[in-house]
Amino acid sequence: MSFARQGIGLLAVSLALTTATSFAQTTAEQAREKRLQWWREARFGMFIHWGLYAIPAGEWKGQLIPGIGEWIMNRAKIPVAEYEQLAKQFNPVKFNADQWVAVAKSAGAKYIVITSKHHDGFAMYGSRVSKYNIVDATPFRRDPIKELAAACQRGGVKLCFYYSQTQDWHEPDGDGNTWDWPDVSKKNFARYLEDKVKPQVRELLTNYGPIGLIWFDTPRVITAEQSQGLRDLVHSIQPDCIVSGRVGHGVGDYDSAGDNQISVGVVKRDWETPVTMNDTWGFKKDDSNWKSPAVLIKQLTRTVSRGGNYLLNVGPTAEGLIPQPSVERMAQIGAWLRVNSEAVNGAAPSPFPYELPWGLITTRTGKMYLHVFEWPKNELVIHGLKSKVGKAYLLANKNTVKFTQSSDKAVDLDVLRLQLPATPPDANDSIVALEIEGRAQVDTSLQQQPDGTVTLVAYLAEMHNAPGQGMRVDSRGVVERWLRKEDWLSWDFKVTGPGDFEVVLVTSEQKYGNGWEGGHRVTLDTAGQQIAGAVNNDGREENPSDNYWPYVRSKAGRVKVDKAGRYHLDLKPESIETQRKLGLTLVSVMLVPVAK
Ligand code: H79
Repeated sequence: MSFARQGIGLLAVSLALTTATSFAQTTAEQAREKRLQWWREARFGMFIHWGLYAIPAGEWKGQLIPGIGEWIMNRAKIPVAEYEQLAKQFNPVKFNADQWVAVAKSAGAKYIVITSKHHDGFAMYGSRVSKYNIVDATPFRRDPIKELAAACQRGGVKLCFYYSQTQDWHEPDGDGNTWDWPDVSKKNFARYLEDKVKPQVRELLTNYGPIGLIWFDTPRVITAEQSQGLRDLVHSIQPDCIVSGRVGHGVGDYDSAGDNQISVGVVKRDWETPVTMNDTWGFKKDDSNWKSPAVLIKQLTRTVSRGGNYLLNVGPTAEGLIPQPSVERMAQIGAWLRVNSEAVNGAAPSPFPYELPWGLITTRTGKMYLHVFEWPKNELVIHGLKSKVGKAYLLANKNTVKFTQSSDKAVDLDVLRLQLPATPPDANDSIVALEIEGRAQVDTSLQQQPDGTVTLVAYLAEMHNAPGQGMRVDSRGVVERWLRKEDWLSWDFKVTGPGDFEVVLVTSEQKYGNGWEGGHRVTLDTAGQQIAGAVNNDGREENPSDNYWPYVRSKAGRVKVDKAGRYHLDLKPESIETQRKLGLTLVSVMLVPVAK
């Protein structure tokens, strides 16, 4: 109450108002900090997409419908009257909540987010608000969410709900169904929010015990006031329930990366990425494009190394079973996590703002974890670590690792050399743990790596464009919407081993092979030399962090660097070729040593 007294006396009323506002902000921030505590510690959750769409499983009237399985109603433009009939067949008698929780636990996932209602509008729990729900409309008649809530309680896993607040293809006033109701002007979205969304969110937060978070999705037409209203409703019922970023308008408790995207760079807020284990969320019988356990583990650690949470999806069948390939992969992630959990659960991001050629780093106070994906022949060399290392060992077997640390003041270079055994202890991700004092101290400037390459990542460039106009950095760290030749980028960097370099421009394709544009001409200025290059396709390669967006490499020319020191590089377009408004999509400029 001391804050109230501060407003009394000769102080202007405005000061009291400012104090009151910042007080409210502080308490709101404190409440947010409190509710995010368990989630930051967790770092890894299991997503479950389960609904009526598991029955067609990607096929409608004998036709395979391309795209994500839970979108079948939309993709095949199935009328509500027809899609509703699926409910009469939905009888997932093999559903066993304890088994689902066991799958999450076998993986080391700390929370489960299940679709309580997806865009198709069907409630997967017993709802009094709409008869279109699993208890009232199916022969199953059970409430699987009730059973899952109890199983989560027993298993010590946080239960969370996905809820589609904007799209609802079952309701005339919901967003998205233009095949049954083509006249969008007749929609009253506010009425749908009041009549269905808010009462259902209230049910979900009242009838199933404490809920870890609500995962809203695709804000689309929702207004800022409506997003805030929804967030406030959640917090008024369960103050500790986290609200996902996709509630819209930046009012959630954390940010969500795009589907299957792993954010890069300095992500200012807490963030999470939802990821598919194959190429669909809801079960599809013809999708067997499973990511390998090695890829999933790498994605998990990459997400954590960038300060985020990893939410990995499974799509159970219409019988209620999690597909066996998913069960196996979850167990394989768990087997790895049981050995390495201290490098993931509650771990903090890498101290370097960019990735290192051999792998990833996660940290805790007093510790650094080197996730070595490219196991070296004999020694692993790291540039730029200023912290003094007290001890190094393999996390898997606690075997000590010999090392030396040196510092060359002349070229301002810190070098750590670790003598690793010939074979890595883990086929997927072997971790070298370093004991250090406090938080890791590093030289954050862009610098040449021990393999001789200099990688100038797009998201760390200085951007020369009118703010809010032209190019921008997307959440993957790619500079996109680069359509104007006036926009350009520059970097400062450090070279410690001079020589001849090939300059390679790494660009990104659109998701799912939806295109790439080349033919742009660029000028690169660096080390007193000018290169006139072009962005051409000199080779496509898999993008290790976001596998739906392949990289395209383009050799721009060569440059000679005579001596160690600090350099600058300008990248300016001379012309940008664009028919599809994709333009230049830059991931990085690499200086690759030319083999002598
Ligand atoms: O629940 C999952 C997705 O159903 C949901 N978010 C994740 C977590 C999602 N909703 N919308 N989107 C994702 C964007 C969807 C885009 C696409 Fe399509 C759906 C691409 C292909 C099918 C819409 C329809 C755009 C093209 C066709």
